[in-house]
Parts: sequence; structure tokens; C-alpha cells
Amino acid sequence: MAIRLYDAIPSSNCDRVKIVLNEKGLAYETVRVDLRKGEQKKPEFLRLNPYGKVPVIVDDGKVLFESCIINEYLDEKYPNPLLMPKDPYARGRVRVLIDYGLNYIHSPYWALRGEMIKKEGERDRAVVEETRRTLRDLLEYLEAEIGDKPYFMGDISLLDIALVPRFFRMESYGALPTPSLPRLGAWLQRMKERPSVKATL
Ligand SMILES: N[C@@H](CCC(=O)N[C@@H](CS)C(=O)NCC(=O)O)C(=O)O
Repeated sequence: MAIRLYDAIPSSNCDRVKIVLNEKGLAYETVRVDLRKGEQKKPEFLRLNPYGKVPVIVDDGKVLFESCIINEYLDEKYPNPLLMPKDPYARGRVRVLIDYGLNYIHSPYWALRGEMIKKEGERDRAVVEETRRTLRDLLEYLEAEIGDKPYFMGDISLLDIALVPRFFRMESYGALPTPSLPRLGAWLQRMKERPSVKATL
């Protein structure tokens, strides 16, 4: 039976799971959850995910939520191709850098998003400029981490996939590309060329 994915559009968190499903060539069906109608807070959905958020997957009748946890599960259950390194320290680094790219930089990212979803004339220019600057400063850590490698861990991994939906957003919010982060700019272009990403975003 195909994996069922409860998703929403647009949703970076759902895109993260779809890219992994596509990288692995796994068949899946989607159940669209209308976030604006609050369907994610209805009792039947809360029975699947008490957080009231997408994505949720059902695989072999088993329910899982939280995009990065879903992705680790998919990688362990369907290891072809494997998207986590085998080395324990490298696995630890993948998790640390996912946490950095999603949680540590979340505050300026969210503040910038809050401005950019407003109509252009209603945005606070000072907040836009300040949050873009803060994000670029914080991203220097990832710029150094990728170095001259094509992907963060050498080969594509769950780390690249976890980060790319957020980088798409940061690009659309004008935080990227920027001359101070050339390697991340090149990496983002590389990610955009992957069929799994093209099919998703
Ligand atoms: N940490 C969660 C975040 C999930 C999340 O925030 N999903 C958003 C859509 S991108 C959502 O369902 N928002 C609706 C709500 O919070 O009511 C994950 O990685 O899966």
C-alpha cells in the first residue's frame, strides 16, 4: 500500500518529506489539509498528530509526524539510496546542522517572513533589512561548513534536504543570494537541479 502523506500547499515542512519520498522513488498519495480552514485542528486530525500540524505520514497503518523524524524513519525503512551517513559522528553533525538551519536561525527567519507576507507598501523596511542582515551573518556558519563540497556531507543527505525548502523561502524573501555566501548560493542552484526537488518545489 502506498504511503499516505497529509500535506498542505504551500508548506516547507511537507516539501522536506516529499523530496525524500522522491529521492527514494517511493509511491505516495497525498491528503490535502486546508490550513486556512483549520482542518489541522479538527479532532480527527488531532488523533493523527496531537500538535495539529502537517506533515503526517501513514505507512503500513502506522502514523508518524514531524518532518525531520519522518525523514529519518523513511531513510531507515527504505534505505535505497541511503540519505544518512553511516559514521556516528557524521550522523550527529547532520542532526546538529539541521537544528542550526531550522531552529537556531528561526527567530530572524520568522520575523523576515512576517514582513514579506505583507503587501510591499506595508512592510517595515528597517525590520526587513535587519533580519536579512542577521540571517546572512548566521548563515556564515553553514557557508564555512559546506566549504568546497557539492553537498554538506559530500554526498546528498537528509541535511541538504531538510534545509533546501527554507533556503528557497529565504531566497524569495531577498536574504539570498548574497556575495558573502557564494558557496551556499551555488549549493542552492545545485539542489534546484535535482529531479526530486524540481518535482516538489
Ligand atoms: N516541526 C514541524 C513543524 C510543522 C509545521 O509547522 N507545519 C505547518 C505547515 S508548514 C502547519 O501545519 N501549520 C498549521 C498550524 O500550526 O496550525 C515539522 O517539522 O513537521
